[in-house]
Amino acid sequence: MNHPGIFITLEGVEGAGKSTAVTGVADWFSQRGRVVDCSREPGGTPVAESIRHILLTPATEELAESTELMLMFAARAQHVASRIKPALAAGKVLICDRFTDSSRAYQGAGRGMDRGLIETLAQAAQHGLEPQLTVLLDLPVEIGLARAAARRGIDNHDRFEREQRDFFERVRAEFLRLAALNSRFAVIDAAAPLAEVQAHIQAVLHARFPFIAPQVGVAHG
Ligand code: T5A
Repeated sequence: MNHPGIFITLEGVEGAGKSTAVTGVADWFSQRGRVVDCSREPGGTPVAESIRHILLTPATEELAESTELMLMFAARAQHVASRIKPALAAGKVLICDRFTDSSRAYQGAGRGMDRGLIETLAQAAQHGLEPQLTVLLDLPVEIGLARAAARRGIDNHDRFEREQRDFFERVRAEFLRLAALNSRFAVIDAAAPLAEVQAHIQAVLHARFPFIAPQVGVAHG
């Protein structure tokens, strides 16, 4: 899909630092005069946020794995159509906390769902739209889960955070497998101190978008 915008996604296990990193990526582009739109998945539009609530809230009725998968892609189809594509068509930088690689990792590797089905649903939701850059924040699962627990409180787990450690090990391994196969990925050591992680991400942005120069008179990091 041709568009004048820039589409960047951030991926990783829970607590990898994606939400924190989104802000740094947004600042880098804003300081270079680009209009930035930050979003997240599942979610990003009113309908998709309603679906997010169903997906993340532990409820009395257990979600079937196929329901979970199709709800992820229903939310994504809405997000792509009503927010991501219009932003990219307007030349904005769309930065998304998680996208289809999370479905490949969580539903594909974590739940063991059919990879072919996931790619078929991706085609239906995205119509060929792919991120230009995917920043994979990689770190040992136990560090990520500890960070997420410290931030939210140990008894306040969403539906995914209730999974066992081996589920997240499969998720992490799948992200790394996808990154090894696809040059749109940049893998960052997210166990490093925050300042190092941010410096590494900025170096990736400089390398991938050398044509985007800082604006004269605008402070930049
Ligand atoms: N999901 C999602 C699927 O199963 N399939 C899909 O297709 C999609 C799109 C989303 C859930 O849905 C699943 C995956 C998820 O389980 P969510 O609430 O959005 O749920 O969960 P996460 O994306 O995992 O969000 P988290 O908040 O848990 O993790 P983040 O955003 O990676 O981490 P962040 O930035 O909030 O940082 C966590 C804490 O660590 C600190 C931060 O200050 C914060 O306190 N921190 C650091 N500390 C030390 N050193 C660093 N380098 C640090 N970086 C951050």
